[in-house]
Amino acid sequence: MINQLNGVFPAVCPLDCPDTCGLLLHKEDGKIVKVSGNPAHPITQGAICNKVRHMTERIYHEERVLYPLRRTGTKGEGRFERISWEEAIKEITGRFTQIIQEHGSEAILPYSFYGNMGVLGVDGMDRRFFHAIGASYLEQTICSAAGDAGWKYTMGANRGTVPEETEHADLIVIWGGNIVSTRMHQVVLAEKARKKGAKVIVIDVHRNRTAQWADWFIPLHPGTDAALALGIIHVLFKEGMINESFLTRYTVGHEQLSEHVKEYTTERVSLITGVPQEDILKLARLYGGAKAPYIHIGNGLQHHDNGGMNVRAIACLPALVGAWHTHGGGAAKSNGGYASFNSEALERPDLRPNPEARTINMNQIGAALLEEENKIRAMFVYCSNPLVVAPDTERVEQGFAREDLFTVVHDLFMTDTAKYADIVLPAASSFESTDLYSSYWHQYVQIQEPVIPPQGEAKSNVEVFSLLGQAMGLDEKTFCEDELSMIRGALNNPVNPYLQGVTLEALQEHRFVKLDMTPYDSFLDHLPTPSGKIELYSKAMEQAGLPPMPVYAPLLEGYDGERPAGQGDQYPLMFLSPPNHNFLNSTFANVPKHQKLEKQPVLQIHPRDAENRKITDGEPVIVFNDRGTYELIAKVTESMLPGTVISQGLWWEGEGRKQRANRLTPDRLSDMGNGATFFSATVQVRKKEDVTI
Ligand SMILES: Nc1nc2c(c(=O)[nH]1)N[C@H]1C(S)=C(S)[C@@H](COP(=O)(O)OP(=O)(O)OC[C@H]3O[C@@H](n4cnc5c(=O)[nH]c(N)nc54)[C@H](O)[C@@H]3O)O[C@H]1N2
Ligand SMILES: Nc1nc2c(c(=O)[nH]1)N[C@H]1C(S)=C(S)[C@@H](COP(=O)(O)OP(=O)(O)OC[C@H]3O[C@@H](n4cnc5c(=O)[nH]c(N)nc54)[C@H](O)[C@@H]3O)O[C@H]1N2
Ligand code: SF4
Ligand SMILES: [Mo]
Repeated sequence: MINQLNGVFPAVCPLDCPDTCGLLLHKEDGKIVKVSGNPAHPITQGAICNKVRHMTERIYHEERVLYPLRRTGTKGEGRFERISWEEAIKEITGRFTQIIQEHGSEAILPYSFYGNMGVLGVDGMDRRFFHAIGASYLEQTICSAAGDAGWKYTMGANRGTVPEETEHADLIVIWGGNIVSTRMHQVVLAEKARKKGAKVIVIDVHRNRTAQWADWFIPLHPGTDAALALGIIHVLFKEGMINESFLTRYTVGHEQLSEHVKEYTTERVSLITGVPQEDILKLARLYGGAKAPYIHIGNGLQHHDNGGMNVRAIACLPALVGAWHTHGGGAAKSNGGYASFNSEALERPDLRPNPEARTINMNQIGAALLEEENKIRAMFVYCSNPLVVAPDTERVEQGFAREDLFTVVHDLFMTDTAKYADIVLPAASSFESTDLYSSYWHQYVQIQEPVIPPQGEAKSNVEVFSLLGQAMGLDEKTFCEDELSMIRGALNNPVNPYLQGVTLEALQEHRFVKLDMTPYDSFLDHLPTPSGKIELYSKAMEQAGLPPMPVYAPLLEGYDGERPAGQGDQYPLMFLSPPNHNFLNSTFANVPKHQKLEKQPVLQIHPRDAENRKITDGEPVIVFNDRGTYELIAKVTESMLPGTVISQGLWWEGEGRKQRANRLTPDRLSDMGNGATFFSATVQVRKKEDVTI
C-alpha cells in the first residue's frame, strides 16, 4: 500500500474513541486526499465523524514536527534546533544512563496515554523499554478508572451489553455521556431502536447535543447520580417492579439492598439531585415497566470525587429488573474486557529488575514533579499532552519547568507539553505505521499497515523504543522484534476464550475480525466477581474500606440541593469541562479546520448566575479559583440547573490568553480506582473588565 501512488486502502481510526471505525484512505499521487468510512465494517458501516473526515488536515498540517529537535530557549518558550536521530538517541540514552547511575532507575518516569490506541505502541515496545530499565510505573487512571472500579465490584469485568443488541432495546438511558459527540455509532443503533418504538432518556448536568436529540432530558446537579439511582431502586422495590427470580439466581445482597435504599426516599433524592419528585417516579416506572431497558454509562459522571460509586449504583439497576436476560437490555460502560490480548508477551514485565518500583499517579503529575524526596529526574512523554489534559495545570507547568528535569516528548506536534521538552522526537501518524487495534465497545479486532511513508523523519512509538532499547544495550531479541511478530504474540492468549480464532493472517486478509462471542451467551453464569454473581452487596468493597452497598456521598468540594452554596462561599459554582464535538481531548485543537468549527472557548452560565454577576451573553468572563484562571466568552443559557457552569473542550493555551480548563481542576483522586476528579471543581465567575489578573 505504501508504494502505490493511487488507490483506496483500508485503515483504522487510531483515536481514543470507543467506535474504532474502519476507514478508507483515498490516495492520489502518493498523498492521502480523502478519509472516508469503510462500508464493509459491520458496526461502523461507512459512517465516520467530522473530526476524522478532516484527518488529512492533521496528517499534512504544516506545523507537524518532522525532525528531532533540541531545546535552545527556556522551558515552555518553544525555541528549538534541528538535530539528527543519532544525536537525539545518544543524548537520551546518555542522560538516562547517567540518571540511573546517580539516582537509580526509578528517577525516570514514562508519561503516556492513548493518543494512538495501537497496542504495539502504547502497551508494547514502550512498556518493554521502561520495564527493562526499571523506570517508575505510571498509574494510568486519567480516563475511566473510577467507573471501571465501580463496575467491576458489581459485574466483575469490563464486559456488558454488546452494540448489536442495543437496537432491540425498548428504553435507552444515556447516563452521563454525550454520545452524539463522543460515540456516534451508538446513536445510529439507538435511532434504529427508536424507529421500533424505543424511548431515549438522557440524564446529564447540561443539555448537550445528545440531550437535544433525546425524547426526555433529565438535568441534575453534578455528582448526584448515585442518589438518583438509589432513588429509582427504592421505587422499584416499593412498587414491586423487581425481578425476584433473576435476583435470587444471579445476584447477592438484594434483601440487604431493599432495606438499605429506604433512606433514599423520592423526597430526599429530589432535594439532593434537583430532579422533581414526579420525574423520579416517572423515570423509575418507565425503567421498571420496560421490557428491555438498556443503560449506557458515560464517562462524565465518574470524573468526580464519588465517581466510582456513581457507576456502582447505576450498574445495579439492570439486575433488579432482570434486564440482563432480555434481548437488547442490560448496560455497558466499557466493553474493553472482551478483547484482552496477551499482555505478558506484548509488554514483557519479566524484563523488570525491580517489580516493586514505585508508582506515580498520572493525575497528580504536577505534585509528583514538585516532590523533593526521590525526585523524578527524567520524563518521557508520548501519546499524551499533560500540560493540557492533566488536572491542576499550574502545578503541572511548574513541574515541567524544573531546570533539573530532563524531558523527552514524542509527538506529531509542538504541543503545550512539547514546548517544555529538552528533546522533541517526531512521531509518525498511525497511517504511517503498523499496529493492532481493538475497540472498547464493539468486538472487531483490526490491523493497520502503513499507507503512506512517515512524514519527514518521523518514527512510530515501536521504532523509537526499539532504537532506545538497542542503544541502551538491552536484550536484542526483544527490542528487534518486528511488528507482525508482536501482533502474533499479542493474539496468542489462551486464557481469553473470546480471542480464539483471531489471527494475523485473518486480519491481513479481512482487516477486521470478530472475536469468538460464544462465551457471551452464558456470561452471567461465570462472572469474575468473588461470588461469581452480580454483587449488589460486595464483601470485597467492605474489605477495601468502602461501603459494601451503593451510597450517595456528596462531593468533597461542591454542592448539591441538600447542601447548596451559601451567600458567603468564595467559590459558589460547580465548573465542568467535558469534551467538545470537534476535538478529541486536546487532539485537533491546533488544526484550523477544527478550531473554526468550535470558534472559541465558551462558558455556559445560567441566567440566574449571570444576572447576579451582571454578566451578559457574549461578553468576556474570567473563571477562577485558588488553582488558577480561565478566560472565555459567556453564553447565558438555561441548559443546566443554576449553580453549574460548563465549558466544553480541551483547548491549547491561547495567544496571551489563559484558556486551559485544567487550570481550575483538582488533582484529588476519586473514591475508587484512583481516578481523575476533573468535574468536581468549584469556581467563581466575574466579568473580565472587573478583574485584574
Ligand atoms: N468529540 C469527541 N469525542 C470523544 C472525545 C472528545 O474529546 N471529543 N473523547 C473520547 C474519550 S477519551 C472519552 S473518555 C469519551 C468520553 O465521552 P463521554 O462518555 O460522552 O463522557 P464525557 O464527554 O466526559 O461526559 C459526558 C457528559 O457527562 C456529563 N456530566 C458531567 N458530570 C456529570 C454528572 O455528575 N452526572 C451526569 N449525569 N452527567 C455528568 C457532561 O456534562 C457531559 O455531557 O469520549 C471519547 N470521544
Ligand atoms: N478538564 C478535562 N480534562 C480531561 C478530560 C475532560 O473531559 N476534562 N478528559 C480526560 C480523558 S477522558 C482523557 S482520556 C485524557 C486524554 O488525554 P491525552 O491522552 O493526553 O489525549 P490528547 O490530548 O488527545 O493527546 C494525545 C497526544 O498524543 C499524540 N499522538 C497521537 N498519536 C501518536 C503516536 O502514535 N505517537 C506519539 N508519540 N504521540 C501520538 C497527539 O498528537 C496528542 O498530542 O484527558 C483527560 N483530561
Ligand atoms: S473518532 Fe470515533 S467516530 Fe470518529 S472516526 Fe474515529 S472511531 Fe470513528
Ligand atoms: Mo478518556
